[in-house]
Amino acid sequence: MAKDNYDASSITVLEGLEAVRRRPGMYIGSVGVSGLNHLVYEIVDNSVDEYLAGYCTEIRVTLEDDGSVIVSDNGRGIPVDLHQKGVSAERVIFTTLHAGGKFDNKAYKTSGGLHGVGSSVVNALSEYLEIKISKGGKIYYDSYERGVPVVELEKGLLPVIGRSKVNGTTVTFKPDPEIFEHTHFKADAIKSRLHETSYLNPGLSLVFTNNRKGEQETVTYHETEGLKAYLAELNAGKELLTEPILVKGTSEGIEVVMALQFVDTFEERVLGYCNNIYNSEGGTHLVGFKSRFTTLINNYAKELGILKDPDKFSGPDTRCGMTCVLSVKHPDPLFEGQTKTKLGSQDAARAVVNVTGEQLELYFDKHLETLKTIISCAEKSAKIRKAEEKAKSNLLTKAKFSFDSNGKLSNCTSKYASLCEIFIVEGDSAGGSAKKARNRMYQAIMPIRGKILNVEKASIDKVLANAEIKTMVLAFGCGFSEGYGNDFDITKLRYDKIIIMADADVDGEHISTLLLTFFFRFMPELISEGHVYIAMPPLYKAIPKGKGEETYLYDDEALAKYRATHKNFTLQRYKGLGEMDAEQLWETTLDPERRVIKRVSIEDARMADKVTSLLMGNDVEPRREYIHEHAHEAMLDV
Ligand code: TTJ
Repeated sequence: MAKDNYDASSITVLEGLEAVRRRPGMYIGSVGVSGLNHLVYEIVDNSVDEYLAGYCTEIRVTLEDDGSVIVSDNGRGIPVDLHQKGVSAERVIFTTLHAGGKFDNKAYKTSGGLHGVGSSVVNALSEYLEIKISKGGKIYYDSYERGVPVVELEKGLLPVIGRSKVNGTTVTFKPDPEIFEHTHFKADAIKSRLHETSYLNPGLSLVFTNNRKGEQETVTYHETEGLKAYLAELNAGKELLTEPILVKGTSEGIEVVMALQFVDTFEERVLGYCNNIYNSEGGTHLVGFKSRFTTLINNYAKELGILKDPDKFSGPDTRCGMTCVLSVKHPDPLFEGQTKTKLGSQDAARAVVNVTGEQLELYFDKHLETLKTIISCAEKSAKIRKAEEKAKSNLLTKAKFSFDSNGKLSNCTSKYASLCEIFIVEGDSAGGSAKKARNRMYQAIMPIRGKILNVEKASIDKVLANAEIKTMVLAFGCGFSEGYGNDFDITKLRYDKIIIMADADVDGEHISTLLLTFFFRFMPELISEGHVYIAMPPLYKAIPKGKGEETYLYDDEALAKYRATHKNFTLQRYKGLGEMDAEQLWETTLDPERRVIKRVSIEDARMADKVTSLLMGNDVEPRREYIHEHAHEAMLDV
C-alpha cells in the first residue's frame, strides 16, 4: 500500500519539478547571473535556519572548478527517517515544491518567506545534486540529476556510506547549463551576501572558499559585533557624528535588533531585514521605527526648548544623516509588494515601536550629547528643507507671474488709488458691457474668461496659470506673497476696491470662490484691509404694467416682498450678467449710488479656501456632492 502511494505521489513530484524547469524565472527570478547566485543563497538559507534554531555554528560555501558549489553546515543534519509518503524525509524535501512548510514551523522557528522551500527548486535546476548527511554517527547519501533521484532506496531509506562523529549536512550541486545562460557563479556577490549574513547572525561563521583556477582564496566571515560591525562597514570613510546606538529586545514574540548612527551627510540609509532577508521594499518594521523615532525626537526637542510649538521636524528631518540597520526575526512573517520583499506583518510594526521606543528613550536619557547632535541634524535638515520649499515656491511664482502684457485690462485714468475700483468680471460679454458702461475715470474692468475656470476641478494652479489673472495681479501693483517670502506691498495697491463680478449661478460662485481663495492665500492683506468686494447683480427686474418704476430685485426674498405689494407687473429674470446691456449693468452693478456690493471678510475668504481645498481634493464623489449641495450658499451669502 505504501508503495502504491509513493508511486502516485512521485509522479506528481516529478511533474512539479518539471514545471520549475519549464519556467525557472517564476521560481528564482531569472536565468541570468543573479538567478544563478540565487541557487546558492537558497541552499545556504537552510543552514542559516538551522543556526537560528540554535544547532549550527558554521557554514561553508566552496566554489569548485567544474562549476559546482558545495554548501555544508554543522547542524543536526536533514531528517533522514521515513516520511509518511514512505520515503526518506530528505527525498521529500528535495523533490516536493514548497516542502519547507511540511516540516512544521517549530523546527524552523523563524524561517524566512522562502526558506526551506527552495531546495527542490535548486535540485530541479541542477545538472546534478548530491547530499551527504552526517547524523547519529552515520553518513547518509542521496543524489539527483535534473531533479530526478538516481539512488535506489531500500524500503525508502537512504544508503549509509560512512561513519562520522559530528553532525551536519553537505549539499553539492552544479547548475544546469540547459537552463542557465551562464553557469559561472559571481564570487564577489556570494561573498558579500555571506558577509551580510554574518552581520545579521553574530554567532555564525561563514567560510567562503574559491577553488576555481586563478581565483583561489578562503575568507571567513564571523562578525561577533553583529549589526554594530555592519554599521561600521556602511559608514566606512564617512565623518561620524555619533557613536553607534544598539537596541535589542523581544516583543509579541518578535526579536528586534537595531543599530543606528549619524554621519555627516544629508541622506538617510535605513535598511530593514526580516529573518535575514533584506526587504528592499521596506515594510511594517521600518514604518514602525520611523514613526516612533520622529515622535521621539520631536518630543525631546520640545522638552529641551529647542523646538517651539507648533514647529515640528518632519520624519526625514529626524533621519537626516542616519544610517540604520533594523533586523527582526518573526516566527511567521507576511511579505507583500511587487517582489515579495516588503514586510507586511502588522505585529512587526508594534514590536519595533515597543522595543525601539522604550530602549531609545533609556539611551537618550543617559546620553544627552548624542541626542543633541541628532536634534541639530534635524534642525539643519529642517532649515534646508524650508529654504528649498521657499526657493521652489519662488521659482513657481516667478514662472506663474512672469507677467505678459496681453491681458485685457481696461484701466482707469485716475492715479488716485483711493478713488479707483477694479471690477473682475466673469465672461467676455459682461466684460464688454462693463467696459462700455463704466466711469472710465475711476473704474477699471478686467474680464476673466469663465470657461477657463469653471471646470469643476479647477485648481489653484489653473487659476495662477490663467493669463488674465496674471494681468490682474500686475494691475493691482502690489506683488504677491506665498508661504515664507513676502513680496506683497499693500501700500502700492492701485485700487481702493477690488470688486468680483460674477453670475449668481454655480459657475459664478465657483469663480468667486477660487478668486477669494487666491487672494486669501497670496494677498491676504487685500481682504483683511477690506479691499475686496463681491458685486450683487440683481436676479430680476420687475416692470409694472401701469405706472410705476422698474425695480431691480437682488434676491428671492426681495421678489417675495415685491409680490406682496405689487400686483400687475412683468418679471424679467437675469440668467447672467451677459444678458444685461451696458445701461442696465451700470444701473445695477457699477453705479456707486445704486449698486449692491458686499465686502468680503477674512472669514469669508477662509471659508472659500476650505471649499477650494475640498473642490480640489482627489475624491470626486464628495466634491460633486459638495458642489451640488452648497453651490448656492457658498459665497454669495456674505
Ligand atoms: C530539521 O529538524 C530536525 C533536525 O534537522 C533540521 C534540519 O533540517 N537541519 C538542517 C537542514 N541543517 N542543514 C540543513 C540543510 C543544509 C543544506 C546545505 C541544504 C539544505 C536543503 C538543508
